Amino acid sequence: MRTQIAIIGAGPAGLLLSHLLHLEGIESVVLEARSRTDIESTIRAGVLEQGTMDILTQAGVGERMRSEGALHHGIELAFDGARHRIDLSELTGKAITVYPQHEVIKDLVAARLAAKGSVLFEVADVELHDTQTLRPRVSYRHGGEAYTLEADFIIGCDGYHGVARPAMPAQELRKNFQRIYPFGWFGILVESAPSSEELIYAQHDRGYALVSTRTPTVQRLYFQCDPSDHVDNWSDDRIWAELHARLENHDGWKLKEGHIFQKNIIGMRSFVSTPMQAGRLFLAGDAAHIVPPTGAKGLNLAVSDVQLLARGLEQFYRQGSEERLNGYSDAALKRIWRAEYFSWTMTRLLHTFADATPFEREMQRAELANIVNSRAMATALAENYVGAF
Ligand code: FAS
Ligand code: PHB
Repeated sequence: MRTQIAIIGAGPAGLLLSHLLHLEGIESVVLEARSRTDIESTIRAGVLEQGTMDILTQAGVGERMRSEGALHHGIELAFDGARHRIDLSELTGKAITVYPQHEVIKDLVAARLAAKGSVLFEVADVELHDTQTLRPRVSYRHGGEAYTLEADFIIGCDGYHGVARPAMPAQELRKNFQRIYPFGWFGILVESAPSSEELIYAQHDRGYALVSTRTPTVQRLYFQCDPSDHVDNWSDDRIWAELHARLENHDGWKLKEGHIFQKNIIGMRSFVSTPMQAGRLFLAGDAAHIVPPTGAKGLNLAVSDVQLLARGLEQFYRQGSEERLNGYSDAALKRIWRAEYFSWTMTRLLHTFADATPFEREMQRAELANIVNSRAMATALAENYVGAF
């Protein structure tokens, strides 16, 4: 088989890239290890920045997001028993949409298949070859048969555990940056009405908690936990007791309980691998970088990476110029490092670190108090949160 662009991975990065290329008349084939059902039901991110909302709308795949997503104009910071609203729209003129990542995946898969796009599910043994030549190839197995796909470019959108980053040449010369956090997030999905109109990020001596949502009848809640913990150690009663303790307040607000129908624990790391390109092999999204979800940046960074890549590939095929492609990694990293900084800052600010000194804990409280009492500091947080950069 031959195509112009071989894309490894049908997550937000791979599917959106394939769709954006299609809109420019550029052909691609997406190779995905998991089933369509699996990728459309994996619960992950929940917050779309204004920029992501605009890209999906302009690409013609934002209709359900606009009708079913929840537009939020603010978030709340909770600490020392009080909740403080950060008015995102008043401070930045932008908003966010809470629309689950797996719904974005459904919208993108539907668009690709409606356009007769080539998305192969349940492929196995993907291997990259000759990526530093003008005729890179991908070998893989599908339906029990072995195939080779020739392409002009290979784009690794296969996430942190994919095969593309390890296939980058000169591994010993790569610069990787990483911080692994001493905690994880325990996430639950609950059948209940929302407890709050906006997201609540809570800092508490017992640990961080986050009140988010999925739909008017399904809520998404998280609390900081030991990354080596196991969901079986947490009964529903224990989960509710912990969440109520961390969300304690003096204004009478109370978290709504309900039937917990999903529990999972995710680890926390900050990670960047550079450069994001070598020869005809490019990386986008989690394949190149990871952020702790405290800043709600992961999905949004994947979208901004592939928007840059699509523009570079369009220039290559339309004008025969590789100028934008040659500058992809540097251009993407500018936004990536700013998002890494914000995600690290929000994580450092809101989580409880077992080795923190009493002074460091007071500094956390003082920084939070500063943010909610200083328009300048609240604006800085709001600009980073909505992605005003
Ligand atoms: P993805 O990981 O989404 O997609 C990669 C795709 O490649 C997957 O479908 C995978 O099956 C496929 N793949 C992997 N190896 C392959 C191979 N060898 N061959 C073919 N296909 C292969 N971000 C937030 O902003 N908020 C959150 O709350 C949040 N929660 C998360 C929870 C979890 C458990 C995880 C893992 C991530 C979470 N993230 C969150 C981050 C997440 O949203 C990512 O940033 C986003 O999925 C990045 O999209 P992609 O780069 O497309 O990578
Ligand atoms: C979510 O709804 O999954 C979510 C929202 C905001 C975050 C992280 C996760 O910062």
